[in-house]
Amino acid sequence: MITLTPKYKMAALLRGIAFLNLSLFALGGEMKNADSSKQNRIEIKDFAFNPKTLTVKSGEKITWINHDDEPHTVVSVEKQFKKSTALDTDQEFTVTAGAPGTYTYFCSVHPKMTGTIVVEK
Ligand SMILES: [Cu+2]
Repeated sequence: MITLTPKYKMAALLRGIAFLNLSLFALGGEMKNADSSKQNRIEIKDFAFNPKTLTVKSGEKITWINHDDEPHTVVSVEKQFKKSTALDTDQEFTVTAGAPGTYTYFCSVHPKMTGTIVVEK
């Protein structure tokens, strides 16, 4: 039986991560070809984000569009992604989903407006 020292464990872990990244990259390429029309859109209308919760895969783009006459913003509660400028009517804001997790955001002009992005692997 072989006992792994921390150094070997780290090397094994890094190899595992490198392998995983390659796998995800290959998978992402296939999915892009198969489903390039997929769009993650969040409409802002009547002082609400719709859908209020959106589930996406890491690496996908998410676009908000403001359909109100009022300006709105998109700001991550924990500064997990860049915040938008004040969006005018029909103006869009796009971010790319990063690491898997749950991201909550709000409108800094109307803090009661909140939404959630769930990013999956
Ligand atoms: Cu707002």
